[in-house]
Amino acid sequence: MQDAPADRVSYRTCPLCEATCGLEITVRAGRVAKVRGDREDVFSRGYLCPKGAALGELHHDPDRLRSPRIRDGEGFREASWEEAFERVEAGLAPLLGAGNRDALGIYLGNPNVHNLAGGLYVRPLLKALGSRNLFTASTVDQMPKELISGLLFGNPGALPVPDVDRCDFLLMLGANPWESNGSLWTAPDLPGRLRALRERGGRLVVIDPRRTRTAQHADEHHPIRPGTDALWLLALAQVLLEEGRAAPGRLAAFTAGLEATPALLAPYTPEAVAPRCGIDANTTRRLARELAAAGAAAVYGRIGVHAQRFGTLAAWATELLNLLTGNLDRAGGVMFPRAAHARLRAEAPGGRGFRTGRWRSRVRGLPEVRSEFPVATLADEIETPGEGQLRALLTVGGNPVLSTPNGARLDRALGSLEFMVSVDLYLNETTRHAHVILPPPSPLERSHYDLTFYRAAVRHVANYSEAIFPAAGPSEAEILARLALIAAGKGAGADPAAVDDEVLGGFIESEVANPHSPIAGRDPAPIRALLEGETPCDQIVDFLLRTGPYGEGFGVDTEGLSLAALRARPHGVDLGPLGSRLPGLLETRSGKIELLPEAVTRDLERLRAELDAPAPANDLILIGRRDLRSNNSWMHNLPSLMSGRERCTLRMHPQDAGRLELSDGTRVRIRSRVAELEVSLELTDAIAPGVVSLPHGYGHDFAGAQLAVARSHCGVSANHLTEGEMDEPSGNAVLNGVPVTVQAA
Ligand SMILES: Nc1nc2c(c(=O)[nH]1)N[C@H]1C(S)=C(S)[C@@H](COP(=O)(O)OP(=O)(O)OC[C@H]3O[C@@H](n4cnc5c(=O)[nH]c(N)nc54)[C@H](O)[C@@H]3O)O[C@H]1N2
Ligand SMILES: Nc1nc2c(c(=O)[nH]1)N[C@H]1C(S)=C(S)[C@@H](COP(=O)(O)OP(=O)(O)OC[C@H]3O[C@@H](n4cnc5c(=O)[nH]c(N)nc54)[C@H](O)[C@@H]3O)O[C@H]1N2
Ligand code: SF4
Ligand SMILES: [Mo]
Repeated sequence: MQDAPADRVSYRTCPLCEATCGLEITVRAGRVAKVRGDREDVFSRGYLCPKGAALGELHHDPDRLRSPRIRDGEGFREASWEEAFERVEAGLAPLLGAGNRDALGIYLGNPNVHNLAGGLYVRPLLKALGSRNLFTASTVDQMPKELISGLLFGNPGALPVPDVDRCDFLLMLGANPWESNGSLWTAPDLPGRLRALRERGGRLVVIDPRRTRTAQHADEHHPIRPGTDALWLLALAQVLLEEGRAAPGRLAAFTAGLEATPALLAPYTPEAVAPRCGIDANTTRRLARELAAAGAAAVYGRIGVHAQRFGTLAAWATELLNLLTGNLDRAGGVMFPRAAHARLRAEAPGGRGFRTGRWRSRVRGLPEVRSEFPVATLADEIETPGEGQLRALLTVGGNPVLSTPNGARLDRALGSLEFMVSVDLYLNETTRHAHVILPPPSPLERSHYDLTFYRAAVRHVANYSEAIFPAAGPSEAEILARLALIAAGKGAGADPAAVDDEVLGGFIESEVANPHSPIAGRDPAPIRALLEGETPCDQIVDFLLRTGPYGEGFGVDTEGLSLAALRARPHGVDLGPLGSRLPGLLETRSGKIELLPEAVTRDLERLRAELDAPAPANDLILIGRRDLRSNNSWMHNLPSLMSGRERCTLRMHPQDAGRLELSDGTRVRIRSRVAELEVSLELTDAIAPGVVSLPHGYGHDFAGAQLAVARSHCGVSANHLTEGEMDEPSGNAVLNGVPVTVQAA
C-alpha cells in the first residue's frame, strides 16, 4: 500500500489586491487543496477574502493559458516559445526598422503593480521600445492623486495614507474598503481596523452616493451628488479658514501658498456648494468643525473622487484639508510610509521637482503626466491617420477593452492594428486581438515581494514568498526581457541575461554612487557576488532590502534585513508604525510643500465656472461599484467567485423607478452619449435618487475569448457607456458621473 502524498504547507503574500494578506496554502498531490488566512502573518493576522481563497482555482483554471498562442486566421493555435518570440520579431520588424518608434504603443494594466516582473522589468522594456505612446491603467484610476503628490511634495510616488490604527476621525470619500479592501492604503482587514477605530471612540464619516457596506458601518453617511466632491471638500476648507480653525502647526514653516489660499476658496461656501453637492450647509459646517476639533484625523478619497471630472482638485482638496488641520505627517493623521526596499536619501528638503506636459499626444495634444498619455485617448491615436499613427500595440497585464472608456470603440480600434502582442494569462476581450499571446506563470509559480504596496502600507512590514509550483514556461521577467531585446533590435534569440545584468547592474551602480547608501563608493562586482536568490528578481529584492532603511547594509548591521532574513520569517517582519517624514521627504525645487501649483490654480477657474453655471439638467448619473468577489475584469472565470445571484445589475432608487415606471428585476435599456446596453434593473434605496450604478469589468460575450465561466455570467460592460471625458490636469478618465437615460427594454 502506498502512503498518501504528504501535504505541503506554504505561506504567501496574496498578490491580488493591495491589502497584501498572508495566506496559508496547502498543496496535496500537486494541487492546491486549501487556502486559509495565515493567522501568524504579522500584518493580516489571518484575514483573507474570497479572492485570496480562490488563488488555487486561478492556478488550476483550465482556461488559463500555459503556452503561447499565435493568431491563425480568425482563431489561435498553440505555439512554442521560440516560434512565438520569432513571430513577435517578424511582426515588429517593419515598424522598428522604419525608425518610427512612436508607431508602437504599449498599455500596462493593473497586475503590473502586483508582481516583481512588472516592478522591475517594465522599465528596461519601455527604454528599449523608445515610444512616447505609453498608456496605463493609472489614467482610469489614481493619476490625480499621483499628480497632486508630484506637484505638492515633488514626488508622485509619495502617497500619504491614513494612519488608521491611531486615527480618531476618518472622513472617507469615494472608497468602499468593505468590498475593495482598500486602495493606495495597504491595510489588511480594513473592516476590522475601522471597527477598532470606532470601538476606541473614533468616528468614521463616509461620503458616497451609495449607502455602501462601508457606509453601513460608519457613524455617518452622506450621499453626495456624483462628481461634486471637489466643491464639497473646498467648502470644508473654506469653513476652516473663515472661522479661524485652520491650524497647520509645524507644517506652516515649510508650506508655500498658505496666505493666498483663503481668497481662492472664498467662493466655495457650504451654502454655495450645497445645491450642487446635495449636502446641506449645516452638515458641511458641522463636519468641518468636527474635523478641526478631532485629535488625530484623516481625510481620504479614492477612486470615486479620482475618476471623476474634478479628480485632481478633489485630490488637492483632500491634502489641503489634511494640511490645514495639521494632520499631514502626524501620527493618526495621514503619513508617508517608508518601505523596507526604499532608497536612502538625504532626508533634507529640496529636489528636482515635478513637471508634466514635457511632450503632448499627437491627436488631441494632451500633456504627458508621469511619461504617460491618458488611456482615454488610445483609440484616437490608433484611428487617426497621419505621421506617428499607432500601428502596433503591446499590452502587458491589461484588459482595456473592458477597463477603459468607450470600450466598444477601442475594441474596433484594436481590430485595425497591424500587429499586437499581449503578455497575459488569458485569451480575453482584449488579447483576442493580439497576433501573439505570451502567458506568464500563474501567481503561485513565482516568488513575491510587494514592491508597490508596501509603499502605501499603514505599518512598516516586509514579507517574501517563495514560488509554490515550478513554472512551466519562462518567468514574466524573462518574457519582458526578451521583448526588450527584440525591441532593441537584438533579435528573438538574444540571451535575456543581458537585460538581467542591465537591471541589477543599474541598481548597484546607482547605489554605490548614492552618498547615503551603506555601500556608497564600494566596488559593484563583489557586492553582486554576495547576492542571494535563485532568480534575478529575487537577487534584486535581496539587494534592495540590504541597502534599504532596515537593511543589513552588506555587513553594516548583522540584524538588518536581507532576503535570507525574510526567508527565515515566512510570516513576515513587522518594522513598526509609520513615522514623521516631513520636511525631509520633500523633493520640490523650493524644498517646501507647494500648495498652489499652477495646474491647481488654473483648474480652480474651471471649477469656479462650473459653480457659477446653471446646474446641468441630467436625467440620471451613472457611477460604478465593486464587489468583494470581483477583481476588475479578470477573475470572473473562477466558479467560486461567480456563484449566487447575478451581480452585474443596474442599481436604481425606487423613486426614480417609479417616475420612469420601471420595476425591480426587469430588463432596461441604459443609454449614454456613446452607447446603449440592456441590463437587469435592481431597485434599492441604498443609492441616491438621480444616480444609477453599474459594476465594471463585465461584458464577457466577445467572440473568440476563451473564458467559459465568465461567458456564462457575462453581464455588460459599464465602459461601453463611459465616454472618454477626462479630468483635465491629470488626464484621468471620468468613470463616475456619466449622464445616462434609462427606459424599459
Ligand atoms: N473586490 C474588489 N476589490 C478591488 C478591486 C476590485 O475590482 N474588486 N479593484 C482594486 C483596484 S484596481 C482599485 S483601484 C481599488 C479601488 O478601491 P476603492 O476606491 O475603495 O473602490 P470602490 O469599491 O469602487 O469604491 C468607490 C466608491 O466611490 C463611490 N463613488 C462613485 N462616484 C462617486 C462620487 O462622485 N463621489 C463620491 N464621494 N463617491 C463616489 C462608489 O459608489 C463606490 O462606493 O480596489 C481594489 N480592490
Ligand atoms: N467604469 C470603470 N472602469 C474602471 C474602473 C472603475 O472603477 N469603473 N476601475 C479602473 C481601475 S481602478 C483599474 S486598476 C483598471 C484595471 O484595468 P486593466 O488593468 O486594464 O484591467 P484588469 O481587469 O485588471 O485586467 C488585468 C489583465 O491582466 C491579466 N493578468 C492577471 N495577472 C497577470 C500577471 O501576473 N501578469 C500578466 N502579464 N497579466 C496578468 C488578466 O488576465 C487581465 O487580462 O480598470 C479601471 N476601469
Ligand atoms: S483582501 Fe486582497 S490581498 Fe487579502 S486575500 Fe483578498 S485579494 Fe488577497
Ligand atoms: Mo485600480
